[in-house]
Amino acid sequence: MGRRKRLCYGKLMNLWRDFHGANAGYVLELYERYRQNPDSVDAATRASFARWTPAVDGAPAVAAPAIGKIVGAVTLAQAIRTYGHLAAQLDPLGSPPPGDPSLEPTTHGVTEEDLRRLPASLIDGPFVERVANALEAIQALRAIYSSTIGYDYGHIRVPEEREWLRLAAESGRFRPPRDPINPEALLERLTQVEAFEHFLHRMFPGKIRFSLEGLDMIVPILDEVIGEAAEARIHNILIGMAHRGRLNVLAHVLNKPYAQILAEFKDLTRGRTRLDGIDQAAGDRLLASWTGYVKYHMGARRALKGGEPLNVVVSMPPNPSHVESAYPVVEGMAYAAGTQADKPGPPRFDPTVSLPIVIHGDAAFPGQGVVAETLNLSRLPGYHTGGTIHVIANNQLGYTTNPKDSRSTLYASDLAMGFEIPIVHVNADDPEACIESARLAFAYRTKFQKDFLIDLIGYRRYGHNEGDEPRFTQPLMYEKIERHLTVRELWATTMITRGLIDGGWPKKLMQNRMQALQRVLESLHPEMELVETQPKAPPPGAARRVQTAVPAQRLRELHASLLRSPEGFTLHPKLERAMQRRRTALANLDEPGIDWATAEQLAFASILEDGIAIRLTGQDVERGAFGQRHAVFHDMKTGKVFTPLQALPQAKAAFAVFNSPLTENAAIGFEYGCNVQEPGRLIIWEAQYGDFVNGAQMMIDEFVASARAKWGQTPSLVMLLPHGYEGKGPDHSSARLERFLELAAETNMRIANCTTAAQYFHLLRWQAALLEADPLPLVVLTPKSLLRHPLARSSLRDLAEGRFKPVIDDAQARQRPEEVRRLILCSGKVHVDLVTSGHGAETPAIAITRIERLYPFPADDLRPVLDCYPKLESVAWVQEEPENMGAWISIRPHLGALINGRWSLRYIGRPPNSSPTEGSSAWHATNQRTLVEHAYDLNSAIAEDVFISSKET
Ligand SMILES: Cc1ncc(C[n+]2csc(CCOP(=O)(O)OP(=O)(O)O)c2C)c(N)n1
Repeated sequence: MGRRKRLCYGKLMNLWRDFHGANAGYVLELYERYRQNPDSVDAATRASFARWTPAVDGAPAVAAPAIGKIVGAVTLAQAIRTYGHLAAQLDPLGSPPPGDPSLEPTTHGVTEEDLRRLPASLIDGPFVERVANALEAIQALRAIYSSTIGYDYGHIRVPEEREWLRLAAESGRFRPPRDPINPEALLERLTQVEAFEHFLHRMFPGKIRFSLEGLDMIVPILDEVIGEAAEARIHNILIGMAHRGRLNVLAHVLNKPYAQILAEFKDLTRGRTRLDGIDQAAGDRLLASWTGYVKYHMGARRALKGGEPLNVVVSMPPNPSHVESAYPVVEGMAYAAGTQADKPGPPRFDPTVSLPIVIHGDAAFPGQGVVAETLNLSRLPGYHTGGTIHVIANNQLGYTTNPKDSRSTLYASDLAMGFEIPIVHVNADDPEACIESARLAFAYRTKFQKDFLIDLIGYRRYGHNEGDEPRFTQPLMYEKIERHLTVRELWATTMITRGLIDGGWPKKLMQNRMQALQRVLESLHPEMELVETQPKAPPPGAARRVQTAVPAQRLRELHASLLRSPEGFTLHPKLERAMQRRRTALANLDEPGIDWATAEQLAFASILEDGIAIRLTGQDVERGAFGQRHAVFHDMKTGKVFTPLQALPQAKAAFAVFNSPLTENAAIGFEYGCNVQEPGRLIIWEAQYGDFVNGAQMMIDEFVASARAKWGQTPSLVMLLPHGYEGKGPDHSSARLERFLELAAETNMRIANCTTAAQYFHLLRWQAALLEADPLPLVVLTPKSLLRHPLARSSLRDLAEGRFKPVIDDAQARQRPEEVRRLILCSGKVHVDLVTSGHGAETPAIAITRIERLYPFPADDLRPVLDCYPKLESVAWVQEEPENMGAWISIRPHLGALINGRWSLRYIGRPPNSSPTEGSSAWHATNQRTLVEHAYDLNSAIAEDVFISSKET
């Protein structure tokens, strides 16, 4: 055994003698790790082991007792840094912290006396110079980690970040008095916040406002973050929050005038009712569709103007009652605000331009899945916003539910740990600690461009809303709350104790604020103060006037550019062959060589050439779920990627394409946010299969469909939803068209189910052209088998000369209109099933017309079709979906009105069912065949108990 080895062995033996039980094992392991690789233990432990003078052979092991104490001191310090928050005084209502045995010296085999004898330098840290020994160092650590702030960052896996957070906490560089605050200004601010709630409580007793009281420090925290952001020249600050304290934040952070808020509380009618508008001309349709919304969910925007800093816009978008649903929307807004898309190529995101701040509820944060979904977006390309500052408005209750019944974790914030987000838990009654948290959050975000979370722990002074009695369910808690001083009162007392103000001043301030509010109320003109943001009606005929055709020469040039790849780029051989085939797709003006994906590429390319940026996201959209798109090529030899639409020489705006995570709800929320923030960009979300959109039903109901009527927003999000019955079973067949049609009213969206590549081309271009003039969300049921079907292909002339046709009549039947007895109306892929069935030639009495736009219902385009067949006897609606699904239920009254009793109207399709379709492909094929046969059977009088139902209405 060499000398070095023996020395180590001697050390280990000494260590072993000095420790007992589990500790001994731990220290031995630690020491062994240090011996193998000194860098594998943290700096403080390394320093301790390095300082220890080992016993040499034959000499007494003098250092042996010391090393045990040294290691004990070091591991105690480590435990305080990691678990100190478990002993922090975080609850303003005084509930005891859970604590942890690792925070006790005895757990580490040391006593206070031992610690006093050890040097302070053992416990590494910026405070060490100010303390005399290890005991004082440990006390200093406790004062930092177990005070009214609990720093919770042990889960961060990046050592540099952990070290930065440790130094930030231990140096106190963000904490008053080292980083001072203005105590008078803080008192005034807290007085404003509290007076606002008192005044509303007094003047509008029982009216719902979701008081902030108990978490008043949210406003100064926002002040601090916004102030820092403005100094850092962040232009756009987006705040997302639910109901709690929203009015207070709107008043004091967004500067929504008191007069407007008070006028909303008075809730005077606006002079006319909703029903007044209903019979008016189409141009007045917006009035009829306007419902407005409750005051505590409305949004606002504020520009900080004058002097320095300039051009900061703080916005709070409206949110629905569905808690947390605004979170992904705010992220999308922040992303879009920070993205430059007016240059060709990929868009450029600058994290220093925008800042999302999201305020969550303590029950909602762990409970709502959309939170986890959105957190998962936070570091992904195409979604990363440069870091969000989260605040959990933790009032320790969710409506009437206690934390033990609403989450499986200790803290409300624990979900964020999995996303490696640093957390501070902070007592909402300690203003200085709250301000420090805000500063730390902003500084971390600036440094690392990642999320930070403040778990602001307070209480709720009243019930869930002001009409609720909280003592029914939390009698003991509310006994405490009743006696508990407000944070304003506590801060005023601190200032008086510090000799900063005299005793009468806080009361005077409060009186002043209450009087100011009283004056506003008395001088109110509610008719003038009620400001509503109804969108303007689109210019009449805007949608009809749009030209979507693109000259053939221009399309050929775009096509040629799209087929170019960088020198030496090696495509997959199959793709190489597909590209070769594509080369000839536009060769002939009239040959239908353009498939769905080519039409889409040409639409995108021409839109980019028109100067409109495009963002396309969804699961696997880069390749396309059906292998049809290939928006991004991968070099077979180098793995490098190439995106033709980003290299398009003709482009004047950016093209973005991102595979999204396996998420629907947050993903659509995010795209919705991008869309409303930057309405001039074409934002497209594609579902992998159309039915998966139901994972985002909340976003569809609350934002896409109704935001216009509720909040005056004018979204124009495009959703591509693969749809069609192809024997794949109950899932993967239906995009749940019926749900969109049910939500469609008063021209709130466009819904199309088109059957040719050219129709899709014109539809995309139409949407892009209307982004400014007549924005509406667009739902497109896209095909699967039709992606490559010859009948869905179009010719160059179709793109170069045509336009989107809401209705496509039967061209052959038009040649012989007198022969037609039955007019079949249908939409989407079933048209191809009908016309390829072979029955057509035998049944010249049948004409088949496609309705390509289902909403707004194209009555004006369909009327001439119905009128052109002089011997018509019946009209049949044919669909693949069961009777209670698909378009039938919504379209039936429109068809009835057009037919007006002239002919019978027959339904041919599957009978009502709870599941969209059959589970077996053979069964599907049989039903599909039967369906087609019945459609062509002029004499069919089908009983209702067969698989396909055909009945007259
Ligand atoms: C998705 C959804 N589910 C249920 C509700 C009904 N609801 C409104 S607030 C609330 C409790 C929220 O608790 P918390 O997140 O702690 O916020 P707080 O109201 O306490 O501020 C509930 C259950 C809702 N608004 N949204």
